[in-house]
Amino acid sequence: MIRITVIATISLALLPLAASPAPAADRPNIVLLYGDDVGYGDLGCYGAKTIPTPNIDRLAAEGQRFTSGYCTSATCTPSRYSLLTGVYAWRRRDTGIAPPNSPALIKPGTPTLPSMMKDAGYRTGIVGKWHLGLGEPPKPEWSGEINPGPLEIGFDESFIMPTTNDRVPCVYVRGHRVVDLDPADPVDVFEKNPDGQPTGVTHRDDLKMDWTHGHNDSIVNGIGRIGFMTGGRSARWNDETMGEVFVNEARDFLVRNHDKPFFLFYSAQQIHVPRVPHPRFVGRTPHGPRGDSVVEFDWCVGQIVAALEELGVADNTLVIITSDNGPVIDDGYRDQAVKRLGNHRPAGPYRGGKYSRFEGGTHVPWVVYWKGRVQPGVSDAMISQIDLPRTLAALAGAEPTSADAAPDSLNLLPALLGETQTGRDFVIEHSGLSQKLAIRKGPWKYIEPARGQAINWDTHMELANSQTPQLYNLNDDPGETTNLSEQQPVVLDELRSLLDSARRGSASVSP
Ligand SMILES: [Ca+2]
Repeated sequence: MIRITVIATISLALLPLAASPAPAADRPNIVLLYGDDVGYGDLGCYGAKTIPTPNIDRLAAEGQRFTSGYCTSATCTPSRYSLLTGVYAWRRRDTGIAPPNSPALIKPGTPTLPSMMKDAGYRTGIVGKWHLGLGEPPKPEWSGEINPGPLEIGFDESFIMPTTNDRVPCVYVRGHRVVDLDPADPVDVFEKNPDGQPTGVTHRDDLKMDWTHGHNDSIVNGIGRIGFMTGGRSARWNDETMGEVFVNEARDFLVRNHDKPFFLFYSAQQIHVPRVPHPRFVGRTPHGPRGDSVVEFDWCVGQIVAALEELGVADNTLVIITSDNGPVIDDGYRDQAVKRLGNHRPAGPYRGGKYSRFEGGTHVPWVVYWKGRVQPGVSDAMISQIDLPRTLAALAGAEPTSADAAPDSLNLLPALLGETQTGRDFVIEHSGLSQKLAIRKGPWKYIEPARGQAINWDTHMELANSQTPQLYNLNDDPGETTNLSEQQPVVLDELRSLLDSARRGSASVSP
């Protein structure tokens, strides 16, 4: 870990990029559409029968749909940290779920996915969820200049939700400033109730969505949140219109920048709790707000792709749709998700989900669409979001030639474009709740022993913690039901060694 830190620090000024960018015609725009807690089984193209997702299904049918696509961690902050830096979050101990006042986790100047794109001449933007901390310690200057943030790690433009939609502050931030903030009513954020304001505990009967665990501090828009906020009343968001707000911001970015190479990271709030879709999506599925939020996410995807078409850049834009971690049913609100789940299987054939080292935690949807360029098909190539920095940099003609930038990332461009079914040799899976890991190589999946609860009873999630080594054959047993660690000691040793060497190291681990 020390080695990584040192390298990350010194590499800034030294980051060498490929000398000459690829010809313009081969340098497409890139749009990364990132769902939040969307499970492998939540989309029609991955088998969902009761949740209509026609927009994503069309892109999957006309592009590449990956059956072994992964995020790196089964929770938001570490997964996003790895996606943007190409460094496994578990190499640092401070990349767990970021609290509302978390300072910026990615230090300015760190080589990142957006900085590589920017160095390649792309206009870079983020719209949507951030959840990677903002500002300097001890906490962001919420009513002043919120710095550092996305603009300091490679984004030219940013319009973000600072943390998550279940956490304060419930405001949008453009660049370094809270949007629509009245200087006479400054906004601030606290861990404890600073002024005796009503909370989800004291005014539970007044809530429009009740909580099941946590989520009972400040009340904003009739919903209890994590943490306390004061002021900023004119700036507070409305959950029901959040999808529209983000889509409009994304469209504006595309309108402003469609005449130059651009990279847009659209980081949706759906389907993270609280699930509060716009009223026109309510009732579109039998599953209540959770299913309806998937429909809203699909609508957002459709709107953004429609904007690409309208602007005449769809045939020169690579679109990726994936999710930051696997699904969860009850994540803190009484929103009918459990009661109305029916036969829907949010993680598809996989066990576990968000927070888990079982496959459901990190084995997520992955669709790649590039009109007229990526051929339709289904790919079994194993690919991880940790690979996006180097893969997309290669596509942009800016592949880093140094191992220092995005050191855990691999260039898997041929696999991403569907030109080969060969991807990673192995993938590392991480819950995000501890430093304990799992690894998949081919059909084999090893989960290293860990103390800690086997099931989180708040979320009813199986975490895969066991003091016994676990080994599963995913070809025969995708649901990870039969532990073969005693029957397959050679395979167990191989995977354990591979995981140990990856943990020690490094960029030098070959694909
Ligand atoms: Ca998430």
